Amino acid sequence: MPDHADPQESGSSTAWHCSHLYYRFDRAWLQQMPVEERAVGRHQLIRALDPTGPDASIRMQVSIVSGHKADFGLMLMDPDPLKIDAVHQRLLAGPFGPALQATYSFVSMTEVSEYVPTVEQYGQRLIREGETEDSPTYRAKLKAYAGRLPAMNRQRLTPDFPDYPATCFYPMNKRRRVGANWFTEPLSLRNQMMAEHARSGMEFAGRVSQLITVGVGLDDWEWGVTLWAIDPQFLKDIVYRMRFDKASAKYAEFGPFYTSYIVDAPSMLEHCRIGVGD
Ligand code: 76R
Repeated sequence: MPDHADPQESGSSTAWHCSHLYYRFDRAWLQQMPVEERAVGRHQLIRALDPTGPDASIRMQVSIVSGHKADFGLMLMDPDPLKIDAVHQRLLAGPFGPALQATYSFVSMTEVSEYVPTVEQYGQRLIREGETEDSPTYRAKLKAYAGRLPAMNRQRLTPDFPDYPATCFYPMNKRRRVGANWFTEPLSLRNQMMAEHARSGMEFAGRVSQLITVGVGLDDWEWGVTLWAIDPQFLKDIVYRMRFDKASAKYAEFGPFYTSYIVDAPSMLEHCRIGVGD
């Protein structure tokens, strides 16, 4: 297999586009708006961000951002990138448009990473870890993996969002420095490091769910990391834990972190006190 081969390449045609978008309200502008126009603006924003609305992208998540990087964030996914962008444009075209400052965005796509083992590679790994090819446990493990792989790959390409309240997004790169160049390391070594990485991630099963989307060729960073957690402390715990994986400790570089809490658009407006008291 060539070093850059993608064993899951066949699945890539069903990948979705993904945008993480962050906005801040311009309160000075909002305060100058007539009360009735503000009410129309609220209504239009709620409609534009209604995941069941006719123009909604196939996945749509609104969240309240902690800290002053933004007031709220959107995570939008769809097979059609312009359907995603149209949500953004509808927000800007509405009465609240001039009062919305876009503070950050990241454009990416889903993929099945080349480090997700095929059934065959998984079998080889089991043997490396001490299993024998004709043992019942080997066969049972391989069968279980073959059984869950299609659903796992479907979740990577066309994800459902988990029902967790806290989320964190950050972009990242793999380093290309003399002495620490991820992209000149042999595939076998990268595979080994990513297997270590996946193992430490799996320790958080049931507490953290992750989605890696690719920004290579699309935006300023190579990957977008979206984490969801049942409690924000697990966001801190998992990122700290992963700092010690060689794939992160030696090769990872990170962009800004956005921590946020998932709500619907009316609750977000209420939390941000937009139109409260009108
Ligand atoms: O998709 C999978 O679950 C298979 C195994 C896996 C891959 C291929 C995996 C598992 N990751 C993969 C790829 Mn990951 N991941 C990150 C970060 O903060 C840091 O140090 C790094 C940011 C976190 C927190 C995280 C979590 N992962 C990747 C890639 C793409 C590399 C490429 O293709 O070249 C990046 C950039 C990346 C970064 N990862 C997991 C997790 C968790 C929690 C898991 C376990 C998933 C599970 O239990 O299903």
